[in-house]
This record gives sequence, structure tokens and C-alpha cells, in this order.
Amino acid sequence: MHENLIEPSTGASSGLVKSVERRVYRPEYELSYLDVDGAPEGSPGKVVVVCLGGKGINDAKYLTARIPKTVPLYAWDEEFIAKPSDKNTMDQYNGGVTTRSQCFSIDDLAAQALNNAELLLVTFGLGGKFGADNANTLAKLAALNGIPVVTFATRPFSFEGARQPLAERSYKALGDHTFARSLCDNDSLIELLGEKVKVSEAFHVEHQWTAHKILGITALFALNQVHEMRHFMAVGARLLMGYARALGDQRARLAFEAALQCPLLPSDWKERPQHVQILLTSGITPSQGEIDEVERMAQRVLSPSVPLKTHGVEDRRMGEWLYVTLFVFENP
Ligand SMILES: Nc1nc2c(ncn2[C@@H]2O[C@H](COP(=O)(O)OP(=O)(O)OP(=O)(O)O)[C@@H](O)[C@H]2O)c(=O)[nH]1
Ligand SMILES: [Mg+2]
Repeated sequence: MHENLIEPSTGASSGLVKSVERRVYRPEYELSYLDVDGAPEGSPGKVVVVCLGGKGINDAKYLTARIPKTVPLYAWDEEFIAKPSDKNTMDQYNGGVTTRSQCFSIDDLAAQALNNAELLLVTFGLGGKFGADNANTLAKLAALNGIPVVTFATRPFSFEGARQPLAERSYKALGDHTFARSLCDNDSLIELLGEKVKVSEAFHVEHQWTAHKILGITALFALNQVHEMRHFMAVGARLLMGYARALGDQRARLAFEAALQCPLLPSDWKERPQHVQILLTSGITPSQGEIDEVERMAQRVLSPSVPLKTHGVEDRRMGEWLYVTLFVFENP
């Protein structure tokens, strides 16, 4: 396991972890805009989110009011099959409105979710059976239909023991059918937030990161970047994200500099990227000057051979804050 979100450490009490802890709590890494009403509009039906298994149900509940209403969100878990009252059902959330429909198998779900889809985003927790197995089947079905798939998975905590080797196998299997795979190591939540953190709090932070990633990838899709990148990227790329926010007339420079230090990016991320996409997002539409400034700073940091694109996007929930988000795609 070498894909830790943060630099390897010797334990939660080491100096490094303490500094990481301080970093994550610095205001520039807060994603408080997610708690403001009014998710932006997306392209109706084209991006579809499917949340699978126990972890998927938790994700769906968090995501539903935070991603565009126009993005269908499906949640399906075994519980729905096992509970007599909910026999063979699946929930579809649309901006907070839940519709329950019949779903007997992953083929049923695919028939509904993939209809008209041009990008499939799947969330689940690695280490279990239901989420990981169905994510793999769904990704295969989407790939057969030429639909790019991005997965957002978690790696189980070390204390979950036997779940880890299973998680590793499931993660590898996904590589063949996916455009990109984002992985959050649950252990890193404890390292970042401290050993005393409640599981519910740790999960909350991870749900925020997942929401921010999903919003960013949805924006990149709307900018046609997913289709462009598909032409030259290997399948199953690793997707890393770093982000930060800032205010004021220096907000672009400050947010970019802080994003480079984001604890979600491994320390060596600049050595291997295949492609880097940068989003500047704000309630006050980023100016061309800000976009150019960030692009120039990124060019100085990255090797000239790495393709790099910088875009400006509006999300009114952010007000005057400018978020700079780096999406780093690496060879699998
Ligand atoms: N970060 C985070 N991890 C979670 C959450 N819920 C579950 N997990 C992790 O995801 C792993 C898989 O758990 P589930 O999603 O419940 O498993 P499942 O897909 O329902 O699979 P089964 O084993 O068939 O029940 C767990 O071992 C945890 O590590 C969550 O809300 N947030
Ligand atoms: Mg389960």
C-alpha cells in the first residue's frame, strides 16, 4: 500500500502528523460552501452519479442537496433487497427529492442509470462485497457502452484487517474499465484529524472531499475536458485532488500556493502526472487575469512536458471565496 494521501508517518503523535493536522484545519481547506443552499446547474442527465453499498448510501445522503439538481443520483444497497418493506428497491435522489423504484440487479440499475449518460461517477467503499463488486460490474457495462467512468472509493481502515487485501484486489480490477480512479485512504482521515476523532466526523470530512471532487469532475465534463483527455490517457488513471481557497485581490495566487500544500496531495505528486487540470471556482466569476496567473504559476511548478489546462467556473455558494482545485491524473 503506497498510495497514502499524505506523506507516510510513524503514527498519529509524530510531528509530521501534527503539522498535517494544523494544515487541514487552516481555513483555506474548509469546504463550507457545501452547506450553502443553491447547487449550480449541470447538464441534465449527461453526468450520472451512482452510490453503492453501505458507504454509497452514506454518500448519497450527503451529496443529494449539494450536487446539481440536474445530475441524477442513484443509491443502491443490499439492505434494500434484504428488508422486506423495501424489497428490491433503489433510491433516486434529485436535489433532495427521493424516488423509489424497483431494482433487482445491477443490470436493472445500469439500464436506468446509463440511459443517455455520457459520464458515470461511482462512489463506494472498498473492502466490502456489495459496493465493490457492483461497482466493477457497472463500470464494465458502462465501458461496453463507451461511457467513461470515474470511481471515488475509500480504502478500509487498517483496523478492519482482512478487508484490506480484498480492497486491493477490487481496486486493481477496476483499472481495466475506468477512465480514472480516486482513492481516499480511511486511515489518512485519522492521521489528519487525530486519533480521537469520531468516525462520524471523519466520514463527514471524506464526504465533503467526495462532493468537491464530484463537482469538479462534473465541471470538467461540462468544459469537454473528459472527452479530450480520453483520447490520450491510459485507462484506470489515478486521480488526485488538491485544493484551497482565498479572499481578496491576491486570492488566485494565495489559493494556488495553499493548494500546492494541500494535505490530500502526496508529497511527490509533481513527479508523475500525466495530465493536470486546474479549476478556479468562485461566486464572483474568476477573471481571465486570475486564470492566466494561476496557469503561469502552475507552469513554473510542473515539468513542461505535462499537459496543463486552467479554467474558471462560477459557483454562487462560494461568494467571494476563490477555490483553486488541482486535479492530477497519473498513470495507473
Ligand atoms: N470514508 C467512509 N468510509 C466508509 C463509509 N461507510 C463505510 N465505509 C468504508 O467502506 C467499507 C465498505 O463498507 P460498506 O460500504 O458497508 O460495504 P458494502 O459495499 O455494503 O459491502 P458488504 O460487505 O457486502 O456489506 C468499510 O469497510 C469502511 O472502510 C463512509 O461513510 N465513509
Ligand atoms: Mg453492506
